[in-house]
Amino acid sequence: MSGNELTEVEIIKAASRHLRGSIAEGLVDPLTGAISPPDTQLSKFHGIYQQDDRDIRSERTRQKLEPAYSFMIRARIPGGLLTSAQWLGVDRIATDYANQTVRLTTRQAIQYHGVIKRDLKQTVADINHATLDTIAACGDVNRNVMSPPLPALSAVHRQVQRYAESLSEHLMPKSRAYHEIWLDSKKVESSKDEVEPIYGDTYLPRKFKAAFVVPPQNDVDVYAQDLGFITIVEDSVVVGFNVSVGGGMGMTHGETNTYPRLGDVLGFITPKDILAVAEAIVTTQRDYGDRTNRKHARLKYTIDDRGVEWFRGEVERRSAVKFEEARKFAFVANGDVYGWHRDDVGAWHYGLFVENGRIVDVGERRLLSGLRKIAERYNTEFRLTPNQNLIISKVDEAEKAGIAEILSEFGIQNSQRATPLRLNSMACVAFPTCGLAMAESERYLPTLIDKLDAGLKQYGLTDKPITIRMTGCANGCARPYIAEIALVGKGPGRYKVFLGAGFAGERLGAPYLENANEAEVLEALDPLFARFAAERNDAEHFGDFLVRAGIVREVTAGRHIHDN
Ligand code: SRM
Ligand code: SF4
Repeated sequence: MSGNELTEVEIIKAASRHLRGSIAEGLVDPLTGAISPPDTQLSKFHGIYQQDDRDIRSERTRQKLEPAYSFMIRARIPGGLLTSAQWLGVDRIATDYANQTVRLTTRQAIQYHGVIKRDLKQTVADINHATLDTIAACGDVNRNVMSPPLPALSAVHRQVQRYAESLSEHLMPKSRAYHEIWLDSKKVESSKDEVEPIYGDTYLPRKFKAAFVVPPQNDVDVYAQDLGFITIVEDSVVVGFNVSVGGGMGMTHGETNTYPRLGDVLGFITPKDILAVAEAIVTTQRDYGDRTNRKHARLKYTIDDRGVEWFRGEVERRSAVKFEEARKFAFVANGDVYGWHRDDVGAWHYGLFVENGRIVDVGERRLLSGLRKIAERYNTEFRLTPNQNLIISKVDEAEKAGIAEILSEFGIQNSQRATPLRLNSMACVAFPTCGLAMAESERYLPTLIDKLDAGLKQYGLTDKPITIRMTGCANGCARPYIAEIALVGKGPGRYKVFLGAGFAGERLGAPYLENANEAEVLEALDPLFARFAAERNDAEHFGDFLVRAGIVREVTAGRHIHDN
């Protein structure tokens, strides 16, 4: 499948002196708004992506100008937990340096878009002054660790958040490059003296993602993760975790040896073994992952190529932990919970729907300003969710009315006004910033939902929650392959449609339409909504119905998703 030559990125990493490259020098080169190609690879490990405005790319080329370069910066926020003070920092940076928006991501983090090279170093420094950072938010390392932010925070969720933070810390690169380049820390004498105890000098073959989840909600989409910890609670106590491995969404259109895959459960471990097992999984992937083909380099392919049994054995040997038989649990949904909820210690939490994660002031709906006012006035927490939403958390009884008033004063749409289809929707960023986008996503899904909702209404299905996700290409940043309706961009206005995934993210969807435009999508879904309305069983979900009715086949393994 792959040749023997290392990929270019491997060569860049090896020569980078632990992720330094020539980033510092490139930042002060006034002749271009860009940094060098090798540095664009290395800057990802520092949470920074070079991009250009795709809306004006061809016009710039016509005018013989270099592309309108700017940078996307992604913060690392384990479990998406922010204080009010941190939120104010996040907000100020968006206003000072980025495009006046904060983008909540599908991994409980935030992104800034449109930061120009001249401001890049100061922006990263300011993010750090706001007591956040961007280390390992991207790159071939462990990314932001997810943890369930359920509004009804229980002692269990608080405990799991601490596990997520310690895993994030444990898997952080140890190189001082970030501090030297962005924060003017003293340079280490020689990067040769630096050791990356877990990653080694060339880090991982590819990105790596980990998440904790607390059933019955599968809000983090644990099966889409390279590594998942499924919390097992007995008598209100966390007794341990079922460990799942080898999930991932990315694939390439037309290349059937690439595919989305759901994780396999290796077995059960107790909390004391989290770090040892995680490290063994990471180092196994470090040593056996494919470094000759980046499209075949994720853990999911290492596991499919060598087998789950081999992988479990290798992890047990490296960690000296023996997996017990997996414990029983059940998931019910992979979406978020909206509105006010009270937790076990009496605090209130407001789950706020943020369409496609974009925090911005538009017309009378001034989300950015409203959240700023809440953060200025109240000492609450802001919890980012894995579905691009936000929870205003830890609100006292006495503060609740004041917060509700601000939400109303700033015209912030609440969950009551959005239909269940919209509340269960996600779209990736795509145009104009994403360099890989083939079709619109964030800018288009809201209008498509208007049209689909009209169809659902006709069949009396408006109250039925259905998950729908859109991405601008097959990389799967909004985890589309585990949405009941998925639209995956193929070209301008054209989408590959997948149907029949599980409502709790437990089953992949099957390809249904190859290259459909809007009219074809609406035309194809209409009769399916009609049949769903007429033939569904009580409480049956749309995806389950499509499989039971034989409209799509059940996809039992990612590698079979392209089968006919
Ligand atoms: Fe992603 C690349 C945005 C979550 C799979 N992703 C990108 C880049 C950086 C494009 C690039 O490489 O130039 C996108 C930047 C767009 C922009 O303009 O901001 C991008 N990914 C996002 C975000 C912002 C989507 C969103 O709308 O929220 C998410 C940021 C998460 C975070 O905070 O870390 C995001 N990306 C995901 C997820 C979902 C997840 O992690 O749960 C996936 C699927 C899961 C997985 O990794 O398998 C995902 N992104 C990819 C891939 C395909 C990886 C693969 O194995 O094939 C790429 C392309 C690549 O790595 O080559 C990619
Ligand atoms: Fe970009 Fe594709 Fe990810 Fe969407 S799915 S953000 S288009 S890489």
